[in-house]
Amino acid sequence: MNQQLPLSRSETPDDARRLALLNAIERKLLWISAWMIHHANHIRPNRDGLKVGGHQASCASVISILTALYFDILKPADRIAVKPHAGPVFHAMNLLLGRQSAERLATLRAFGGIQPYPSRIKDGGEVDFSTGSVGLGVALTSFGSLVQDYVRLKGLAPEGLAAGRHVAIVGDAELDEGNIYEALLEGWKHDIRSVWWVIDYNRQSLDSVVQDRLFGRIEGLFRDMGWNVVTLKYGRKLQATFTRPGGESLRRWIDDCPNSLYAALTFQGGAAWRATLLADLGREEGLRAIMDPLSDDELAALMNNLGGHDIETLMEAFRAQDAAGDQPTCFIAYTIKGMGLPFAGHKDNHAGLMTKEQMEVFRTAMNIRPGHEWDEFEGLEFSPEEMRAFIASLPFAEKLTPSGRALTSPKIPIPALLPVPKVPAGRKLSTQAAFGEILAGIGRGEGEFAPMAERIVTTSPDVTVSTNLGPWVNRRGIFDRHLKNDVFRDAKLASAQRWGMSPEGQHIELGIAEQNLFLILAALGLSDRLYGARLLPIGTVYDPFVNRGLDAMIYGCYMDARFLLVSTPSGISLAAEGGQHQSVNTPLIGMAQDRLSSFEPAFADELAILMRHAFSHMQEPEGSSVWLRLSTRGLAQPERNLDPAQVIAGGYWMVPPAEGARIAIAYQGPVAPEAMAAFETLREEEPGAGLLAVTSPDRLHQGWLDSRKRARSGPGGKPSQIERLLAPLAPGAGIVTILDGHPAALDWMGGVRGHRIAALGVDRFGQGGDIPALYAEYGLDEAAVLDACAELLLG
Ligand SMILES: Cc1ncc(C[n+]2csc(CCOP(=O)(O)OP(=O)(O)O)c2C)c(N)n1
Ligand SMILES: [Mg+2]
Repeated sequence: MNQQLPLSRSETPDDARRLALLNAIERKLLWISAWMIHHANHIRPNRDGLKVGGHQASCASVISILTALYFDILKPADRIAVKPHAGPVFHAMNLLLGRQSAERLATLRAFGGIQPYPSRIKDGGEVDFSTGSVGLGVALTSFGSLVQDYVRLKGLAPEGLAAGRHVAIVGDAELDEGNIYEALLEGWKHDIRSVWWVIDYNRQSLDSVVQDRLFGRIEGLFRDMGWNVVTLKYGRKLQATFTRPGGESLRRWIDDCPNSLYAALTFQGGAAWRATLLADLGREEGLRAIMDPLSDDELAALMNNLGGHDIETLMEAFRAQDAAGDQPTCFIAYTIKGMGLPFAGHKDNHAGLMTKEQMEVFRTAMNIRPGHEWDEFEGLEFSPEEMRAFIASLPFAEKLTPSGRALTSPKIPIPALLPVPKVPAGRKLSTQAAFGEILAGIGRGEGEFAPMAERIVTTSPDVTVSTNLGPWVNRRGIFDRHLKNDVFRDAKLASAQRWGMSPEGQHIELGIAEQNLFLILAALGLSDRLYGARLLPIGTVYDPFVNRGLDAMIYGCYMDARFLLVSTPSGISLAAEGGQHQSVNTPLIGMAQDRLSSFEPAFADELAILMRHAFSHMQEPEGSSVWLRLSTRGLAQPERNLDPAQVIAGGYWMVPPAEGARIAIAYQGPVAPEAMAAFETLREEEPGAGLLAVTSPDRLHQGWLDSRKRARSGPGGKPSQIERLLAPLAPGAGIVTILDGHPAALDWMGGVRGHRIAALGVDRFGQGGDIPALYAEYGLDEAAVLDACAELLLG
């Protein structure tokens, strides 16, 4: 595939024809992307009067870059993130590649239709990485490259599947996002390779024209991180002009021209260019000879001939880099936002839409007959057959698999039971410690645990040891592309951690940046579909710092990446270690986040059930990622046989209430002992009271929402877990809810059957201390539970 030689400057007739075909593709992409947006805004009926929106200028800016990539250089195994606002161009390309229908294109931004920004789950398998929250898709390509190396070095990838490059087409304002730099640094540490970031340097963001000389800084940053930087500033016409007398002063003028002036002149067009250049350079020798023969339009075309709009310049640069090796490379391609459209260069063009009148002028220029707007090859100098044949001959047109670019990987068998840690009588165990033990047990890789042990990959942002991944890591080693010995171990210095690194290792150690954790979890969690090798990724992080990576976590869920998130320690129960390390809002995040089932077990037996559930649920087509919120507070462990289904459904009666009971206590997580102690006292007065163990407010609440939805669509649906659990309580009974987190996570229970709720929890944070002091202060101790019971019982 793709064995073209670098384009030579002396073109053969074949080269000229190829170029003309590519120019025809550029024209089509410009037309179709603009038409998709126009159609959505001006032609499709609008029922609510709200703006539909779209970004014709952002699309136009990147047409040549995408054409050079998809229609010349990219191969089917490459994995690509297209800048969000070029979504319509992406779909138009797929129309030309025969992978998208015109009918679908007409649904842009409609209900059930093509999404505004490329979306894996909504737009289908041609989208490798969703984009939308700027910066995240870009960074994800780096982690994708690392994950691809991980599975290939271990021999997990399907035989014969070629390795792909990872390519991001980046809006220049995306480089303002800090997560880009976090990813660059992490990528450097892991020595990533074959990553290309192609920056659409139109020097415009949403609000404004970007600062001059900014790219000098950014270029330096890339180089410092070990990247190659290729700047594509001028197209071929300008480069040829610079070699003529006076050309050098023209180049200097352009180099010195502020971004905003260049943009304004581009918008104004040829006459304005001429007046300005004459005023500034009219006396320079040779300049008149360059400009005078050109019409205004020709002069404008010359001045707009930037590298990012010159397909030959782009192809030459991409091919040269392709041949040069696998060093990560940043291409800075100078472009004009809105190139070829009436608002080209205007600083306010980000969300600008062509008017109906402008669109008619554009239609005429593009040679499109009314009624043929969606025809793939309408209005071109080549016949549809020629265009199709050319496109079919391109590397990217080859199919990665018979069914397309989305791969699959068989399920990994999970044993029916995970080992529950044994705790000697009188000893306590925290869920965090139990997690470390269970994982280390799996890590022995014995018997039926071998297949899953091979596919688990753990990762953590510098909290590997403090989240209890240490024993697992000691068993399975740290992943690195290169073999690196553990210096402390070699020198026989005592340490509990054995940290040798090699391609066999199964833990990816990250720096502290939490967004990187969630990005790599997203890449690991898509490994079956992107690299044909299913993994069981586990990421550990301190619970409060889920917030620090939240947008990246939401992003991973939005792509339906499958991972197990273990956040620990959590709440205020980390006690003296608290202060800013306390977490309050995370149970609510767990409830609100789609495609993520979240749980907070209190005991090791519950945890073992939930970890097993997670490994299996992550692999189900209708499953999701799973989040376990754990604690460092040791609890005495009950001896019992639990019903896994109830633990997974979100809760069970630790002590069932009598029929018609007036009161119950519902607890979640490490406050179990306080709830239990209060319950014993309560039972002396209220022998029928119940004690409810909540393992997941998220699952209980979701189950309830689902059952109400079912009920609305007709009778006969099964009641949800929480409806069943609360059924024995008397109408109007009271329930005291308690958790080490925001009380809103459980107080909705009052709505299920109209029970009265006294909700205990934490609504303020930031105070360290020991558990007795903190639980007393925040109202989580036995006395607080009993007070709440009394309040409910006394009305
Ligand atoms: C995280 C995030 N913040 C803000 C936005 C809103 N937004 C969308 S596009 C944009 C500017 C994009 O500029 P650039 O990346 O240069 O794209 P282009 O010029 O190619 O349109 C902004 C601020 C967003 N999509 N994501
Ligand atoms: Mg921009």
